[in-house]
Amino acid sequence: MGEHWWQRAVVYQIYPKSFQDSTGNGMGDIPGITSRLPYLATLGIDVIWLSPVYESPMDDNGYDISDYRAIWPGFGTMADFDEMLARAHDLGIRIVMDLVVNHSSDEHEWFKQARSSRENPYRDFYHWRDPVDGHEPSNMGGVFGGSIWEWDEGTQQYYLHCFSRKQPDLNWENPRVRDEVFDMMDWWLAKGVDGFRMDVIGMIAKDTTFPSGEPGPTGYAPLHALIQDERVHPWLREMRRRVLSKYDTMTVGEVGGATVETAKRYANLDGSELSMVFQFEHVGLTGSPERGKWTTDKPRLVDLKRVFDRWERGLEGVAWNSLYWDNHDQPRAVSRWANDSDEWRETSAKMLATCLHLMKGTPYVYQGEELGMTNFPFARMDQINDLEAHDAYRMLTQDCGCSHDEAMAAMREICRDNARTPMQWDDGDQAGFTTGAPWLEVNPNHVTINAKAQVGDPSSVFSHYRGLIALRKESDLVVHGTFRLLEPESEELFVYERVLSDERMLVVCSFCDHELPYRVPAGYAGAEPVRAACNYTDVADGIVRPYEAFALLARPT
Ligand code: TEU
Repeated sequence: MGEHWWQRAVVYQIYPKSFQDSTGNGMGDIPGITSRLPYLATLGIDVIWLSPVYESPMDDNGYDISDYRAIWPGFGTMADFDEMLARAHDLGIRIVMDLVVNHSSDEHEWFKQARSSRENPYRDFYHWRDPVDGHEPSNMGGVFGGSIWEWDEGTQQYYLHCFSRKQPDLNWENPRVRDEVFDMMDWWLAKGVDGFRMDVIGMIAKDTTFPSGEPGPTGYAPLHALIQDERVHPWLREMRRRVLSKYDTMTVGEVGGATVETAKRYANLDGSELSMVFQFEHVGLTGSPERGKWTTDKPRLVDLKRVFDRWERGLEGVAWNSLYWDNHDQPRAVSRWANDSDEWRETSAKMLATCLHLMKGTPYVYQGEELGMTNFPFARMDQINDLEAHDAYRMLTQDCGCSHDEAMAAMREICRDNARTPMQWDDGDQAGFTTGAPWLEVNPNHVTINAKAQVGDPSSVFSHYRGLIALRKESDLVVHGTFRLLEPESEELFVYERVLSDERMLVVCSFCDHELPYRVPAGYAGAEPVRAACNYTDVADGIVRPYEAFALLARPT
């Protein structure tokens, strides 16, 4: 099997609403992205994953699509899109679109037709059920809180929505839905886009008997028993056969419940389904049955290592991994996994980069991560836009007995808007993101954390990312070497080894703010430091310093 281009690639995720505004209306847009392509070329990334830019009522910032073949006017026009794609390709950057087809918007023409009457030919594009004893047909709760069922007065039935009520679930059992989705994908690929990130693709197959379950503290049963992800595979194979096989694409499936075993099917290197999956195990290490993810708990390093180790070894030679610390649904990497204090932010952000980028798989950089952007000091709910957070605030304060302060502490730790504050381009007013009033507040720390200060500075977090991205391009060991976890029981050090024929690399990352004694394993004595991986100017003997990262390369003598 030869190398696929996406195995050596680094992906950069853009959340368009927060990246760069070109009009002064306070929201990012496509011409804004085009103007920043040279910045991304300097960073050296290969692929942009573009969060949705399609026509949308913006209930969930574009993850609720009302026309899959049109651009939301707030982001620009189709001509702007074509221009961005052409300029990106000129710079050797590919663009992967977000494909959100578990659900559409309730304002999509298909849904408008579907809800117009029970006899409408689009009715079966969605899931409709009669009431049971005058209630919802089942007691499951959705991802954003409340029931998964919404009553439609006009046609006297409920429709299914696993996310907000403005995101009705498409019925993939209906072959006409698949025809429409595949035609639409073909249309974008023929236009020249380079692939798709597939939103919650593991959720498209449901148990259509719609069972009930044991209710939790909110009164609703958890959603997972509804999902039948083993039934997704035939549809993905159909998608491969009918659409993807005609193009050279990168495809990444967002599969929240993926296990190493199921990922071997989704992301098999035989190319039968997708290029890789985005799994959630390492981002789901905290939380509680009562409060879901809304706690202030920090993940334990031993648990984190166990998860990465299992995925790295489990997929070896069979399927391909994606590697990420954060995205638009997660808090900021340096705040979540390391230390965002003034003292350790830069050092620990670089350490996280080394730790992730030298593992096996395709690394993802979420906008601003390459600057060490941090969580936001939210104090009030009116500073938060995300619908998920507002549902959670109600749940925490009404169902779980939390005080306002406790709920806000959870928001500061884990809410999605931490990652959605505007990109910090410079230290000026609104961080160079907009000349108007930004849709979400700019983090006050943009005066110190910003691209302008970092791009030309060889000691910056940005330059560290740039170095690691360049290293992957030239190193077969980084791309193809096998992974072995060392020191699995250490609560402070993440140590691993990569091996490719007679070359070996040791990667040592400290997740703590004090010095530790550490001796490199025999075999690495006299090995050469990998400069791009190191966040201190030298490699010390016998100790690891706070949040230090280094790598050593041992070649046969
Ligand atoms: O997210 C899928 C998903 O399961 C999220 O609900 C995620 O677990 C949650 O945000 C963490 O609390 C995708 C998109 O990435 C997300 O932005 C959308 O809101 C969601 O699908 C619906 O399209």
